[in-house]
Amino acid sequence: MKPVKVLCVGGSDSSGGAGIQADLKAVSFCGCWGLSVISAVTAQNTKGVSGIYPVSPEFVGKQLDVILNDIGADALKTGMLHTSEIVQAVAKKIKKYKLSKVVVDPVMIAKGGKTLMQNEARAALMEILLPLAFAVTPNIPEAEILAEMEISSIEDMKRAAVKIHELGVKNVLIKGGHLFGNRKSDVTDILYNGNYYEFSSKRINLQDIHGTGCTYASALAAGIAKGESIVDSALRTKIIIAAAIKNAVNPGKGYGSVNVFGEYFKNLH
Ligand code: PXL
Repeated sequence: MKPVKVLCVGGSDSSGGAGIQADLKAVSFCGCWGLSVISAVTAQNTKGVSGIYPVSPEFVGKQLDVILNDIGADALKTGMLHTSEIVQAVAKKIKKYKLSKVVVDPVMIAKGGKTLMQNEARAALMEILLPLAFAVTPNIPEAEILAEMEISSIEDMKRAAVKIHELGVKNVLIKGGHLFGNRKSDVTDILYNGNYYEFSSKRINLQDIHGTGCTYASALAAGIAKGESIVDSALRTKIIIAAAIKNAVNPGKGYGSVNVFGEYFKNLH
């Protein structure tokens, strides 16, 4: 059988909660075959990131070439892209292989505050990668940077989504988890693609957890790879994320991690 393939480009999180490790779990959970291109290795545990070892842009390009020449990808998802040279290397291959189902998670800062993306890389992401992207999935702090404005309400989220859309990306999905407005008990995500859509769910009040952004973008990319519309994929992703947050685990002494396989874990223990 030929599986539906999702290629995840990003950093390795040695703690297993975020980065490529979270991506592959989410893609597998969605019934797709996960492929990975590692753009950086982080030395990280549940207390934070203590080191970043970037992979050279040439070697990122080589990984992409060997996968795309043979296996191909039904969707490509990007996460941590540490330098502008790595952003450029990825953009070059998206063009070379004419990939259209590209989901960009504009990963900038890790839980705990460590910068995962250099400033010039942000500019490259905005100028080179977003015009090639089918969808971008910023959280509120990332959307504030991409739209160059403060966001403190759902109306602000909508304005920011329009500004980010102007960068050339077809679908802007801003996740509302960091917004504590007048609807504190809900989390509302905004999709803008010329039309607005709102996706609301009950806020799950838990400790700070790690890996939600990576899991969200990967589950979204898996839906797109399978041929779902952006709206159907966003809806399904919201349900997956809510369950993964509810079933979060505490593998170490610091923050917890999302767990897409939560229900499955429960059946085994
Ligand atoms: O959650 C963003 C993220 C993405 N990629 C890697 C990370 C993190 C957060 O820590 O470590 C590799």
